[in-house]
Parts: sequence; C-alpha cells; structure tokens
Amino acid sequence: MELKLYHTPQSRSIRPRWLMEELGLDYELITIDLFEGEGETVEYKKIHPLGQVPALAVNNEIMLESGAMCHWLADSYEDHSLAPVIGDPARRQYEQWMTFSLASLEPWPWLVMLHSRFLPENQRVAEIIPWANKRVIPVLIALNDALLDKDYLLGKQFTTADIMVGSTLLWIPQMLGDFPDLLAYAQRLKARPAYQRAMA
Ligand SMILES: N[C@@H](CCC(=O)N[C@@H](CS)C(=O)NCC(=O)O)C(=O)O
Repeated sequence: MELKLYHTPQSRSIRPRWLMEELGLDYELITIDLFEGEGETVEYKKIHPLGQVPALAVNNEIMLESGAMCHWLADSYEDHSLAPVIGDPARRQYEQWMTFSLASLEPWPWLVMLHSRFLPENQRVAEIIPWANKRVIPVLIALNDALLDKDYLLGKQFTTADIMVGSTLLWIPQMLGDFPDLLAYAQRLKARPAYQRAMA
C-alpha cells in the first residue's frame, strides 16, 4: 500500500505521522507550508478541499480527517496492538478516548490558540480565552483521573487513543501544571522514539 502524507510540522498531521512511525510504515511526506499560504493554492485544494492538513493519499486515493486516518491505520496494519479489535471489551474504552480527544478535549485548547496566536489580532476575542481555559479544566480532571496508576489510557498498553489524546495535550503543556499524572503521561509520550521521529 502506498502512503503519502500531506503534513505541516506542529499541526494535527502529527497524529497520523506519529502512528505511522509507531507502526514502522513506509510513507512519503509532503510538507505544506500553511503559514506561507500553500494550503490555499488551487492545486492543494484539489487534495484537501478545505486547504487543511493532514491529507493522506492511500494508493493515490485521498483520505481526510486525522481521527479517521488514525482509526483506519491502527485497524489495518500489523498485529492490532495499537487498537483493540472489535469484540475485545477494551475496544469500548478505546473508542471512548478516540472520540473524546476530538469532541471533548480539542475544542478548548484550539479556541485558546486561535484567539491568542493564530487569528489576525483584529479578529481575536479576548473574553474567549478565560472561558475556554475554564471549560478545559473538567476535561483535564477526567483525563488525570483516568490515568491514575496507569501508564496509558488503556493501562499498560500504548494505543492509538494515546496518540489522539496525547497529541492535543502536548499543545498545552502550560495547562498541565496542576495535573501531575497528566504531566507524567505527557513526558512518557514525548519520550517515545516514534513521537520524536514524527516531530523531527
Ligand atoms: N478536523 C480536521 C482539522 C484539520 C485542521 O484544522 N488542520 C489545521 C492545521 S492543525 C489546518 O490545516 N488549518 C488551516 C486552515 O484551516 O485553513 C482534522 O483533524 O484533520
């Protein structure tokens, strides 16, 4: 299977890249410089109609959405150690954290980043930042509680759910100070060789 990842460093495309590194897959990396407007070109919009990264070409067929890519890659390759198979009771927790990462965690740090760094200054709404910072606290408490006495979300076994949750937690190290188990988890994730290769 031929895999080609359209990627911008320090973006959501780290998710499928990290997973492909964990799986030891061969893939071609095509860097899109979003800050130089490469996402907005007519040519790139034929790859990703929203002009975003990641996009993944699988045998030249394009797939969008980092979460979908991670789901598909983890279920399709190797020995399934990065995703419990359907039918394994652990799959329920796995699905929960896969969806939690995008639906319950990502919106709050993303709002903070948009309104403090990414939007042009005249489009930022300062009041959103304290509100989003407040909304993320119960989310971080839930994750911290889930990780008590555990190395990873599903226990001893690192899975793709850790990539989905961890990649977003690693956007916000400054918010993790009150959550020692989350901090330790973030350190464990950053120490993984596949993460370091994906960030290189
Ligand atoms: N839900 C999409 C979101 C993709 C996304 O927003 N990517 C950002 C980079 S992290 C992007 O390309 N932003 C440029 C834009 O929206 O114009 C996914 O997870 O793949």
